[in-house]
Amino acid sequence: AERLANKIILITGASSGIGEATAREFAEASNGKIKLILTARRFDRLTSLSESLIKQYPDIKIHSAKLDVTVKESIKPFLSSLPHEFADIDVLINNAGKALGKANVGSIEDEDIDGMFQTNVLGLIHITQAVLPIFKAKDSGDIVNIGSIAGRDPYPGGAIYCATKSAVKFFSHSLRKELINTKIRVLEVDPGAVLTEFSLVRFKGDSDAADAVYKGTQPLGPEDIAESIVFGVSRRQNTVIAETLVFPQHQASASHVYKSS
Ligand code: NDP
Ligand code: 8X3
Repeated sequence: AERLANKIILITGASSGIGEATAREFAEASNGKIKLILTARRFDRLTSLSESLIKQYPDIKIHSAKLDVTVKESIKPFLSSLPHEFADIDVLINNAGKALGKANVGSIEDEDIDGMFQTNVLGLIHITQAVLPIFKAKDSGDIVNIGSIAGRDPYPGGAIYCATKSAVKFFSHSLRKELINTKIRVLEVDPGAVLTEFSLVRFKGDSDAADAVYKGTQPLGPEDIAESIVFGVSRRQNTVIAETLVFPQHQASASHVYKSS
């Protein structure tokens, strides 16, 4: 808890799933001695998350803001309009992301291609570019990028999503090399199957299709990934948990999944 005390943590995509669980895990691990900047497009969700955290941890400081990572022009104004006590960010959690559809190349909707690249790749890059000067000015800070098993093990029907997540991987690797002479850490966390709104978003609200992904398996919960993220951030300064691949018990690659029924 001491290592996290009073840190300012910016989370993208905090309205659901892994991002929301990460906000909760940081609050718990620091016993509320932390400052969270919660961002996503669905502001009402951030408000309820913030209220529930404040109820549990009266000392916690939370700033919620509507931020669509695909709107590049909004990122710098968002950062420069942060209340003074939240401005000096210590940790950036690049979590906002999605898969859209499972079509094969040739039949992929243009808007799905754009949506995945704009969110998972360009959004992540633009936020990182905008936050990095804050970290460089004090020669410290953590950038946690949420990749995926899909960025290591591509599968049919996932060409675009897998390409976006491998882009996250190589962006993270390059950045870690560029920052070699600084105390800024770059951490990549690559989840396997996690039960969140991910599949509901991928299948555009078709809950039968989403449920079928996990049928006969026991996926991770978002809190399992949140624990890995908070573990990495709370290591000693000289320790970089560079890459973490987290599967549920029944999974060994993107496609090698044991289903009991
Ligand atoms: P969810 O759909 O539950 O959460 C996704 C989050 O991203 C939401 O908070 C959503 O908020 C936010 N988001 C989506 N688009 C934007 C945008 N344009 N601007 C800002 N925020 C946005 O899914 P997960 O929690 O599972 O996904 C989190 C990350 O984990 C993603 O990067 C995903 O690729 C990755 N991942 C997930 C796995 C899984 O099996 N679930 C496995 C491997 C990786 P809002 O809609 O309110 O903007
Ligand atoms: C989400 C996991 O394997 O469905 O990143 O792409 S997978």
